[in-house]
Amino acid sequence: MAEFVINQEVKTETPTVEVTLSPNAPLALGRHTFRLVVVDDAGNSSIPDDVVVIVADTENPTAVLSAPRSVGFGRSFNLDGSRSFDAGGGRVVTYLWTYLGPA
Ligand SMILES: [Ca+2]
Repeated sequence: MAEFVINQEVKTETPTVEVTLSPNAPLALGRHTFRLVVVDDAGNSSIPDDVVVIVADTENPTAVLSAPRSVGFGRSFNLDGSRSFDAGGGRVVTYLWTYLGPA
């Protein structure tokens, strides 16, 4: 386990390391570059090898629809989706409304 800070080397004697993250301290959505340099027992360093890891939002949002319980005949009214929310680091950007007919 290791907390990674930009441009700060993390040194291990093991060939794997966990990039320790939490929902409170996540990597932002998008592309992140990590670099490995290895050193041999004679002190010789490799050239760096870089990889790009994409942090992606793969979780579906949740729709929460509110409406008045009853409305007057012929009166306009609002549907409210503002309590909808997303998981996975994203945000709700589009609302798709459909009238399904008499219930
Ligand atoms: Ca999402």
